Amino acid sequence: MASTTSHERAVYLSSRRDATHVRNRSNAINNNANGGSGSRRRKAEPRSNGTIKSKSKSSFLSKEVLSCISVAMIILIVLLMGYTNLYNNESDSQSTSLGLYATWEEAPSSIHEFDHDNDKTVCRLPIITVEEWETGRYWEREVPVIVKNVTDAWPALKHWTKEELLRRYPDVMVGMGRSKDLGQTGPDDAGDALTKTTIRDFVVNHMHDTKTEKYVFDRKLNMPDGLLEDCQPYPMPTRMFAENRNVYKGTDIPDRLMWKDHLALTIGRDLQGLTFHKHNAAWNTVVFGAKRWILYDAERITKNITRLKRMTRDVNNPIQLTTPEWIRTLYHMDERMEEIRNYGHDCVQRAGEMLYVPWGWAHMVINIGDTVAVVSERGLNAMEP
Ligand SMILES: O=C(O)CCC(=O)C(=O)O
Repeated sequence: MASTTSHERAVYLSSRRDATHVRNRSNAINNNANGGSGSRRRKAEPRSNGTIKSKSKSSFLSKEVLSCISVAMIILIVLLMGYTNLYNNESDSQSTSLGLYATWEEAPSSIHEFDHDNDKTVCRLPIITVEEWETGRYWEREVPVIVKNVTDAWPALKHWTKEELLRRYPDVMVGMGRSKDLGQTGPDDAGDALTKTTIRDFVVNHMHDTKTEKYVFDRKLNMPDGLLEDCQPYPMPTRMFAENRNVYKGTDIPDRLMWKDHLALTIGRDLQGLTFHKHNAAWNTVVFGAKRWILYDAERITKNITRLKRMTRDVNNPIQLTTPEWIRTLYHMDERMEEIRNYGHDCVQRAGEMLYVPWGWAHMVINIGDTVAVVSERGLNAMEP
């Protein structure tokens, strides 16, 4: 190049500048076409920049996913809470449930079949006032009577509606059994025939179960306070004993003749009721519902057990009938009706009335509708708390 002219040098330099320019341009085009992967681009746009860009995009996405998950979880929690509430409400309403019918009165009642409206040809019982009962000291007599208006002042009228009884006394223990078994053993010795449960369980789960026929009639289970106070004033002589337990002290009245402050509760649906049995003198006061009674004179049967059997059973088929079955099939046969009309009573006891059964009288009962009653018997202690 030492021998080249200045013109030639100028041309040479100019052509090198052009070549570099073309190379740079084509590099730039290549870089663009390769998405910026060229070495120059790498230098100009460090990867760290790209990384930051893609990181912020993915963190945006994960925020979206996170918020979706949170919303889903909130919905799930709300749904779970709703279900739990529903479940709680359901079990609440189950535990406060009134069973099949909201009131005693709404339950089925066989009035048409079993309430004869105390037809005078069959119901010959004297119906007396509380004053007459007390001044006449009927509990010392041998005649059955019905006493009116016994429960007029009893708080039980308010406290023992179905709703209130279940609200106030759901956990009070009662003994339940089949009416037939209770009649068979007699209500005072029915121990083994009874299952202990609570008032609520009986009323809600058993009372209207037609398959099991359960009836609450447990004379030996004393009524706890509260229930007992709901029945005041008791009729005499129970009242006399309750007010002054020493009333019999120093007298030679035997224990079996005392009316102690022992009351028992009985609850049963339509058509339940004890089959024929007899015991010491007793009173039975209906608070709700009604009872049809067949009473058979003690004198007529005390020395004639065969007559009692013939009257109360079918001798050719000595299976124990329920009380409605007895009325339907046996009552009008073999002179039973005549016998009862001459030596017994066939009466309907209504709410508020007390029926007094003297010692030794055989009797059976049919509840007409849901029936709640209180019973007491002479000489019977409060056996269990
Ligand atoms: O109510 C009943 O089913 C039976 C009543 C009874 O036998 C009684 O009180 O002595």
